[in-house]
Amino acid sequence: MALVKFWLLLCLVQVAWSQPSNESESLLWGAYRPGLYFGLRPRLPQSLMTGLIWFGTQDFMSVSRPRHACDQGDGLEGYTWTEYDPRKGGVQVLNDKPNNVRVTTELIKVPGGHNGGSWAARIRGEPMNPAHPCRTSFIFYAGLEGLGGLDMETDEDENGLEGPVKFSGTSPDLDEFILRIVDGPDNKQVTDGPYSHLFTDRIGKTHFLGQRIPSGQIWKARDFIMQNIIQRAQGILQGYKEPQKGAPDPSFVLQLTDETLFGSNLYAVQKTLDGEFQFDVFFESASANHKLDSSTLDKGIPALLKTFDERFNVVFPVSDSYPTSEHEGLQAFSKAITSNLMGGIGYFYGTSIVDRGFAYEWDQEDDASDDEDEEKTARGARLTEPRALLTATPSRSFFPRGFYWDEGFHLLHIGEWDNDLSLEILKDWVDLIDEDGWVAREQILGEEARSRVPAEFQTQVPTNANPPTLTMAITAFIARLQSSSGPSDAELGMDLGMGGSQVPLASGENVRSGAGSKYLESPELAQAFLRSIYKPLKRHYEWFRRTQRGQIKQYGRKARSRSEAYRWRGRSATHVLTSGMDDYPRGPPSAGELHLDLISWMAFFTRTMREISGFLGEEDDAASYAEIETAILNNIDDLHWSEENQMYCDVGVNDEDESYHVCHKGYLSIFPFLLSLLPPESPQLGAILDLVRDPKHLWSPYGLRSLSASHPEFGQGENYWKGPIWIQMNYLALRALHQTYANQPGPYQKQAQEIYVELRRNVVDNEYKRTGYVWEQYDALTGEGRRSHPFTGWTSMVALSKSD
Ligand code: 6A9
Repeated sequence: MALVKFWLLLCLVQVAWSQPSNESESLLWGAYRPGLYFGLRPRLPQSLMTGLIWFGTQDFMSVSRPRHACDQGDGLEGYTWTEYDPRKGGVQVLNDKPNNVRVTTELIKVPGGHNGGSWAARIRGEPMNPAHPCRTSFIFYAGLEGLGGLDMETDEDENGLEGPVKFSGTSPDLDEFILRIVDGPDNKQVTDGPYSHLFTDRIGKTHFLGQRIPSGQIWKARDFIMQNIIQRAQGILQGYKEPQKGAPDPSFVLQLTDETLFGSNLYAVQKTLDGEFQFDVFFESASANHKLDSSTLDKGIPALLKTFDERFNVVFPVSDSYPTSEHEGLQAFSKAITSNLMGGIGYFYGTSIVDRGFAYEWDQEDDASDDEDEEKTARGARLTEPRALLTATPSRSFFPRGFYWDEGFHLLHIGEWDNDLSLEILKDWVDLIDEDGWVAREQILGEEARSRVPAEFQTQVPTNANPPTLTMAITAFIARLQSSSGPSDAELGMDLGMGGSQVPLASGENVRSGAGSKYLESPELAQAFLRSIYKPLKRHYEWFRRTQRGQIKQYGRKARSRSEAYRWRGRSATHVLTSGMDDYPRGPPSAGELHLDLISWMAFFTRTMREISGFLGEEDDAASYAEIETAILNNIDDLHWSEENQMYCDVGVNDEDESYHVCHKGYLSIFPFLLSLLPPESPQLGAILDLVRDPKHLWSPYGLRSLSASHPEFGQGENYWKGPIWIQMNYLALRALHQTYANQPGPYQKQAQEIYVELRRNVVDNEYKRTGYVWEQYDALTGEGRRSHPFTGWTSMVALSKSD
């Protein structure tokens, strides 16, 4: 009997393991290496990693700039996924002007079996300017990390291959699979040129390489592969030292060696193509029993684009307020930024660097008070245990990794398209909350991620915070749930999301974002999910309240709460990186200063926690959150409102320990409005709206400036948060206006409505009429893009604003 039970249990375990839910199945594979132009991998710590490399062969110089990791220096004239659904696939267009080639990558995911399904990818190319030659060398590589094996099945030939190339592989999670690379019907490999007679054996062939790469190093595939090409090329070119005799065509020289080492786990396949071309890569998972071919893509891509477009117009419609003539352009732009945000989702796994003992002198008091644990206060950067994270990334070129406060915004956007995906990502972030309740602001997991960050920025400090935005994704989910189930928000007495009171969602919205959502379809699953994250979330909230607490000095005399005051830890004399607004002007650092943005975020965090606990029926928690929320709101006015300046300000302390207001007109001063913390009748709201709408201060024809144009530091220094326009902050303003101040009756409603209409037009127009790239921020005076590009994270919020 016992044996039978045990056997049954084994079977159950077996079933559970071999048949992951549809949810994780359809998210197993993806373009999860967003720091590369095209890099597919599964959401597994050690597994198959693929990538695409290309370079021009018009001269010998172009090989020194192979395209692989997204890099501003490559000078591409824009690249973006134009359509991308993480569960289905999509299309990406890359304009490589310097090499005169427009590269298109297409991906179709084919569900089936129980190892995450199969996929087909097509790489196409065409000259950007047909009047000029386009001779580009393309390398597709696949490398296997961890257990298992990968073998090249094609008969090797030391002078290259003709016809398809085939690999068979196996790994613990993927089980058995086949990988094939197949030429399109009209490909023309480069065949002519000086000295071609010397290369006849190799001309027109596909070249390859197989190498044994040490564990954990596949991410350096580009270096191994390019080294092989360059070494061979140097050998050949030695024979051509006299320039007057000319050199052979680079296409014949810059080729892989055509060799595989015994036990290779990294393979590269190279084609040097002339003019228009295409080749396909098929990954067939054995358990799915698929036989994929070019028709998978020929038919699959147009079908995918059609359903993508149809659904996009429903999920992200263009608001009626836009002239019809603009709808098409606006939608193409919205599709691209939404797709690139989703195509920017990456899977990261590995160690990170944490310094548990680091503290600035003004933060040191905190340390002394709770250093029971020796290990925690030991200074010095240490490597942590490896962690896994599925996350969107702000910028594929500059910041291809997870950022805590960016992610709340990303998830708001992603959740509109795919509710459950936003929750999968959220869950990974929640899993990073440590036993104290801390999450590192920047998630630099593993060597590949670290290789993109200068050493001085790698270390994370467990006393440092970042604006708590993740709960936005949760309240948005609850709002979707409520609009898909019976009772209305009003009946439930809830005020969800960012706004003091959420506008009920348009009918049918649940159908839109809930298409195929298991959480929106099953209240039980939804509850279970929220339950599973509630505890760590609470721990996280309590960490904020405990570690970022501020001291109430002189202003405390009139503060209604003795406890609710906050100060960012980990600031330097010039930067408060933790606030997310790095070089925004602040007072001098001290243990006694108080930060308005942080207390506002705490009010917001408390409110969202109240909503979540209320939804879960945690009445005691909800009541205590409500109490704290009121106390914080009172103290925002009591501590931070400067009657004299008619604005909200930080608080500083002088040598006599007296506090004073530190006032710098800009995003900081409008925080209680940005997060909808003020009631619509608040007189302070009037003052804020005046500041917002004043062209001498925040108002520009392209959106709100981070710092008043009249501020002495406007545009000064590194000029990061001293004037430039940030789209996420404009989105917060639009959202507050739309959901609260333009929507609810009050003395400033009309003004709020006017500002809403104008601001939205300014922000949306400035973005979508731009061609080529979206940027990290926009110039405070001209609206031109500034700093990193493409930077999809913040600007993608435009896709939401234009639908409201
Ligand atoms: C610097 C330099 C290769 C700065 O979008 C991510 C963050 C925002 O969260 C923050 O609000 N960005 C904003 O002020 C970019 C942060 C980059 C930090 C790493 C390393 C390396 O350049």
